[in-house]
Amino acid sequence: MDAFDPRPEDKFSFGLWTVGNPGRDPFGGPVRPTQDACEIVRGLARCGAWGVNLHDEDLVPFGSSAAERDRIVGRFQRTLAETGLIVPMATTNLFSPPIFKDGAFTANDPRVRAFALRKTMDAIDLGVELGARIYVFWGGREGTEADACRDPQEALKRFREALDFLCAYVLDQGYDLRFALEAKPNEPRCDMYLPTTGHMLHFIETLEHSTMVGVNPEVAHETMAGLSFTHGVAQAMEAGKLFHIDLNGQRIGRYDQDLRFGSEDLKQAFLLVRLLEGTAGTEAYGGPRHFDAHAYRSEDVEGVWDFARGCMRTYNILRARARCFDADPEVVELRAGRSEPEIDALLGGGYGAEKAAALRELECDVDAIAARGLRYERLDQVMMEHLMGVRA
Ligand code: GLT
Ligand code: MN
Ligand code: MN
Repeated sequence: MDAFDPRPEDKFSFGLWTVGNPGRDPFGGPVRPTQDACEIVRGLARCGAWGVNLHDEDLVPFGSSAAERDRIVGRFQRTLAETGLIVPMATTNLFSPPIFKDGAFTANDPRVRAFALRKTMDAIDLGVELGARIYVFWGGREGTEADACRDPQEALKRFREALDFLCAYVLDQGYDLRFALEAKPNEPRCDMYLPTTGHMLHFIETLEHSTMVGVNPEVAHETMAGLSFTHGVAQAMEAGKLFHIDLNGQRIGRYDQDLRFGSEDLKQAFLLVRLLEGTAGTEAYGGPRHFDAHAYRSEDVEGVWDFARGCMRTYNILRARARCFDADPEVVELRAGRSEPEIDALLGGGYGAEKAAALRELECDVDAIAARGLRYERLDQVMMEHLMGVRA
């Protein structure tokens, strides 16, 4: 046990599908036994996690009878009570059952769309019964290969209709639940609708109950699109829409790798943790730190727990490094903005005719300003030295 081992107040959570991943990939079958959901909860509790998340089918197999469902849920709830773990988030599997091969909420067949709504209402009931306060929507099959099969505008309308319906369902039931939309650019579909967090943020504003809907950005998904994950998360935070987050590791230009947090993209992971923790003086993110990742296919079950501990320890180590970095007097000096209250007053607070005139009068030595070095090389090197552990 050391200062970086996870504690409940760190709010670390894992999906049943993450540590329960048996190592299947498109080229080979499972390499590890399927672990029972209650065993996974016990394992997570031993590792120091705080929460466990699930799809409906991770716990209750597709097609179970009502009696079977209640028996499974009862046993799971007893294990939660025994271990003290909670279920912060739940979601629906709208991608594995073959009926969703053309999408779920955006499918062309209205019976598929109806079935998707019905399945999601049942899964919402299950999530709420287990105590979930966040409900994730990842549109795994909402996309195309043959794009002529539907007008993409129609797909957006259908997706909106489904979310409006489900928000109203939650309100009608009196549930205390918020939705978090998760974007992904491709995989398993060639092109998925609403491919990035930015697309999602705009789409949310077009919903009937937009205040109860936010985003669940995933490191791997934004990185696959070649984008800065930290910038996407910052936009969500600034909009008050970061309801949940999927942490993992990923390299640009690859398939969705879902690797151990920080294992491939340490500088980005550092910047992300710094942002989430608000060590630079901004408001911290208060929600779950969820790892949507899985262990290498080389691992047995013991290796899966090494993986889980690794995700959480890396997060905590990066938080400690970020605090040191932002408290470093050299960093404070290098980051100090040049405040000029008179100019700031002109720039803030909106347009005014007098301000416009004053801006035109402002003395601006363009050559002198352009000639000034900004010392970002030094700032970045100091950051790297903190990250590499040679500056305390
Ligand atoms: C699936 C996907 C993830 C989503 C999960 C929630 S399922 O593992 O790859 O990114 O977050 O549906
Ligand atoms: Mn995810
Ligand atoms: Mn992923």
